[in-house]
Amino acid sequence: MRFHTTCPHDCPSVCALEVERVDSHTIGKVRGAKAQPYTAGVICAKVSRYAERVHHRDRLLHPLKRVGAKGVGREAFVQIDWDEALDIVADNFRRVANEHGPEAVWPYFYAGTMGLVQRDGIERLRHAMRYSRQKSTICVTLADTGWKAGCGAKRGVDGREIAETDLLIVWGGNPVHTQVNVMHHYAAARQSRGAKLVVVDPYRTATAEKSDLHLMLRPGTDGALACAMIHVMLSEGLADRDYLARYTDFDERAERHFAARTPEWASRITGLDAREIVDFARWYATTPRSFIRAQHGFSRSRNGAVNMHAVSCLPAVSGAWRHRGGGALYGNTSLPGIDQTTIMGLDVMDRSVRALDQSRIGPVLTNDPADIGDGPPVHAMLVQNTNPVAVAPESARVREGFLREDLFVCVHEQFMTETAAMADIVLPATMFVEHDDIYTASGHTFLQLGRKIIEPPGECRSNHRVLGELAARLGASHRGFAMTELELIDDTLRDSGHGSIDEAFADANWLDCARDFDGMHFLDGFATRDRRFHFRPDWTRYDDCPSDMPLLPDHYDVIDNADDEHPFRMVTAPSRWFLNSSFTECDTSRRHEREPRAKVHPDDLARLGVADGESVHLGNRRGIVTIACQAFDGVQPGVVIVESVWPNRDFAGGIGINTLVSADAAPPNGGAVFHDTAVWIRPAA
Ligand SMILES: Nc1nc2c(c(=O)[nH]1)N[C@H]1C(S)=C(S)[C@@H](COP(=O)(O)OP(=O)(O)OC[C@H]3O[C@@H](n4cnc5c(=O)[nH]c(N)nc54)[C@H](O)[C@@H]3O)O[C@H]1N2
Ligand SMILES: Nc1nc2c(c(=O)[nH]1)N[C@H]1C(S)=C(S)[C@@H](COP(=O)(O)OP(=O)(O)OC[C@H]3O[C@@H](n4cnc5c(=O)[nH]c(N)nc54)[C@H](O)[C@@H]3O)O[C@H]1N2
Ligand code: SF4
Ligand SMILES: [Mo]
Repeated sequence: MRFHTTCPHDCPSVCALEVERVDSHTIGKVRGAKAQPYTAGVICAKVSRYAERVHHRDRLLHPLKRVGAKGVGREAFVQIDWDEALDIVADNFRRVANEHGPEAVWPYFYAGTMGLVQRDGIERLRHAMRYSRQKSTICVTLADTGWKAGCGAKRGVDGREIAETDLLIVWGGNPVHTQVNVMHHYAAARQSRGAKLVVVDPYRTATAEKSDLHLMLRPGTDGALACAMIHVMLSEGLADRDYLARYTDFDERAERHFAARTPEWASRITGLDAREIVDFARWYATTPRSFIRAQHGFSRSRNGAVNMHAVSCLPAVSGAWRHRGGGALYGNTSLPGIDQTTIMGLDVMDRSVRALDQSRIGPVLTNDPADIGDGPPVHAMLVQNTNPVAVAPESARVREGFLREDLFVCVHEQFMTETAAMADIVLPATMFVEHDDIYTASGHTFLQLGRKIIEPPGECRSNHRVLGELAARLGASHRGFAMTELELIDDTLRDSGHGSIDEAFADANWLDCARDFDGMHFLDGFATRDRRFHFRPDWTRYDDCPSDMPLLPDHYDVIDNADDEHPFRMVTAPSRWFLNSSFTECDTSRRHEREPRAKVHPDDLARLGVADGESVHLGNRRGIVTIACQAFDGVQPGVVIVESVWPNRDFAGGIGINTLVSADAAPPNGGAVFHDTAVWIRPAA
C-alpha cells in the first residue's frame, strides 16, 4: 500500500511524498508524489532512502535516565519507564520554578519537524506556564526582516513560474543541495525556452556548476552588488520608471543615492570585476522574465537583512514584477494564513515574560549578563526538534552551558544526538510517518497533510503527546492539551478559514493557497501600509535597531572583515547529504560526505605551505578547529568554505566548526551569522 504524506524536514521544498507501507511497523520505498504541481515527484536522495532513518539501529526506543557523566553517550544512561521519566521532568520543572521563578525554565525547540502541531506545540506549554520565551533567530529571521522591509510580507512569485522564466538568478542559495525542486522547474524552462541560470555565491557550488554565469563575490557584499546593478539600470535608461512611480516609494533622494553606488565602488567591495557587474545588470534589466530566487545563505551575515532588502529592490527597478516568469521569491510561508492560536497557546501568552535568543544559547547558558541581566539563570530545559550542541553558534560555550551541574535538561529526540547526550532525561520521539501533522512551505504555495502511516517503534511518543502528559503533571491548562493531533489540525484549519480537514483535503493531500497573478506579483499592491514597495525601510520599528542602519540599500559594513590576524572569511554552507545535523547518523549520508573539509584556494594553500588533503587549524578568538583542507579554485583567495553541519565528535578533540561562529545578534532584529566569520589558517603539523 502507498500513502500520501509530506516531508517534515526543515527545507523550503516541503515535498509531497508517497510512502510505501510494508506492514503496520515498516515502511518501504519513499517517492515523490507526481501529482503535486510544485514538487511534482522530485525529492532529494536523502529522503528517498528514508527507511534507513526510520528503521535505524540507533533509534531511541525507550525513556532513559542519565547515571553517568554528561556528554558521554548511550552508555551513561539506563532505561526507565515513561511515568517515571515524565515525573522526574515535572518534579524538576516545579522545583526550579519554585526556587528561581518560572522564567528559570526555558523550553527550547526548532524545526527538526516542520509540522505545525509537533513543532510549535511546545509554545503552548511555555505560555501556559509562563516559562521564558524563545526568540527564534537561528534561521529565517535575518532574511525575513530584510524581505519584509521592502515587500511587507513573506510571499512572492509562485515557484512554478520558474518554469516560465528566461533568466533564473539563484541568489545566495545552493538548490542542488538545499531545495532540489528549483532545479527541476529551471530544467523545464531551459528546455522549453532556452532559459539561462545565474548564480550569485561566494563559491562554485553544485548549482553554480550548472550555471551560465557565476558571480563569485566575497561573502557579505551582496548589498554592494545590488546597488551597483541599480546604478547601471538607472544611469543607462534601463529602469522601469513607470513602475517605480506607480508601485514604489522611489524618489529624488534614492536617485542621488544610487548615482554614487558605481560598479567600480562595488568592485572594490565584492571583489568582482566592474565589467562583470555592468554586463550582468544590463542582461538582468533587458530580460523582462527574470526571476530572482533569493535564498537564505546571503542573509547569514551581520548585514544580512540589509543585503536581502537590497536584492529585493532589483525587480522593482527593472519592473520584472509585471511579467509572468519575472519578479522574485524568497518565501511563500504566509500564503495559507494559518491561525496558530490554539496550537501555540497564543491566547495565554504574556509578553512581559522575558524572551531569550535561541541563537545565543551559549551565552545564555553560561549566564552572560547581556542575556540574563537581572533575571534568573536558566536552570531547566525541555528540548524538542533541535540539536543545539552541534548547530548553534559558539559551540564551546553551548557545551560549557550544558555541562553545568545546576542545569536540568530533558531532550526529546529520535537519536542520541550530542544534545541528548547532555540530558538528564532522554525521551524517544516518533518520526513523521508515525504521527499526524500539517505543513506550510516556504518554497511553494501548498498547505499539506501528513497522516500517521505506521506504528512507532519501541515506546516512542509524539511531541504532542509528551507535552500533554507534562501539562497534566504541571497543571498547565489549555484546551489544546485535551485535543488529539487530528482535532488540533481540524480546529486550526477551521480557524484559518480552510474548513475542516476533510473539506480542505477533499481532492488531494495538498491545498493550493496561491493568489491570482496580480496577487502573487504584488500588482494589486505590496503588503506595506501604503501598498508600495519600500526602498526606504523602517528599520527603527525593531527595538534593537542601531542608529547607523543605512536609510537606503547599501553596503552596510558591519561584517567580520578579514584583518592581518584573521586573513580569511569563512562560510559554513549546507552540505548535500546532511540536513543541518540530521542524517549525520545515516551511513549512506556519511559515506557520501566522507569527512569535514575546508575548501581553500590553491594560491592560499601554496602561501601557507600546505598540500591538498593535509590537516590545518582554523582559528579565531573563539577557538581552534582541526580539519582536512581541500585545494579548490572555486572561491576568491581569502575565502574558505566548510560544508556543514558535521557533529563536533567528527572533528579532532570534539571541537566542531560552530566553535568559530559568533553568537552576535545581527541588526536590526537578531539572527545568526553562520557565514560571517573571520579566521586564520595554519598548518596543523
Ligand atoms: N542538503 C541540505 N538541504 C538543506 C539544508 C542542509 O543543511 N542540507 N538545510 C535546510 C535549511 S534549515 C535551510 S534554512 C535551507 C537553507 O538553504 P539556502 O536557502 O540554500 O541557504 P544557505 O543554505 O544558508 O546558503 C546557501 C548558499 O549561500 C551561500 N552564501 C553564503 N554567504 C553568502 C553571501 O554573503 N552572499 C551570497 N550571495 N551567497 C552566500 C553559500 O555559499 C551557500 O552556497 O536549506 C535546507 N535544506
Ligand atoms: N555551521 C552551520 N551551522 C548551522 C547552519 C549552517 O548553515 N552552518 N544552519 C543553521 C540553520 S539554517 C538551522 S535551521 C539550524 C537547524 O538546526 P536544528 O534545528 O538542530 O536541525 P537538525 O540538525 O536537523 O536537528 C533537528 C533534530 O530534531 C530531531 N527531530 C526531528 N523530528 C522530530 C520530532 O518530531 N520530535 C522530536 N522530539 N525531535 C525531532 C531530529 O532527530 C534532529 O536531531 O542549524 C543552523 N546551524
Ligand atoms: S528536498 Fe527537502 S523537502 Fe524534499 S524530500 Fe528532500 S529534505 Fe524533504
Ligand atoms: Mo534553516
